[in-house]
Amino acid sequence: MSAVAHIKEYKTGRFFSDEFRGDSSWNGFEHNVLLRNEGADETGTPRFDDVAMATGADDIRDARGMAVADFDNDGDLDIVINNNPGDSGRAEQAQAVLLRNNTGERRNWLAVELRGTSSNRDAVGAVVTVESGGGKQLRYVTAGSGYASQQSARLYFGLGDQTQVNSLTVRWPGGLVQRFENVKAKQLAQITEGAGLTNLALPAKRDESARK
Ligand SMILES: [Ca+2]
Ligand SMILES: [Ca+2]
Repeated sequence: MSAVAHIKEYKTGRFFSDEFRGDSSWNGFEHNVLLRNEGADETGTPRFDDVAMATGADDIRDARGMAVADFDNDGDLDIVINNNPGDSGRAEQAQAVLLRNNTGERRNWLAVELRGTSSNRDAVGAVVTVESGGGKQLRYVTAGSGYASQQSARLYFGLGDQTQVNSLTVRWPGGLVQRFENVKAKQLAQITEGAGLTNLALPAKRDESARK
């Protein structure tokens, strides 16, 4: 049962009564949350803060799937959320929401795109590890990464102040391991299985330099 479809009963409180709800479950108008990783506290326990309201991500539409990708090709990850009209029958309430990241690209980052040859072409199942002065990070190329959603197959690594990664290792689904050294930040590293690495600017960045 959707609160959106029964807004009158929702506002009076009758929506929550057994008499109205019967055997149905209910949902709707819960605020989305966006958790920021604040790192570990003094005991080593990871801490997260809900920054949804501060960033404008606390939408009350009836969200379902969520996927992360660099939709504007500027080097940081943006978020798309799909919504459910429930039994309201009002499709306009179910438009997708795009949360555009307007800060991430100011720091350093590296995008990695894999093309399988003997492994599957999209390199699903590949693992990429990068090591920089800021530490070690690992990402998987996945398929079916969330409910009703699919993340970008291009992998992104946030590098903070680091201007390069010292090493980048790809473990392909077929078992081949390739290692590259001193890969510059703020680039798209395209890697073909069994071949080399090509450094490219992202399309948005290419357009930017063309305007200068
Ligand atoms: Ca972006
Ligand atoms: Ca951005």
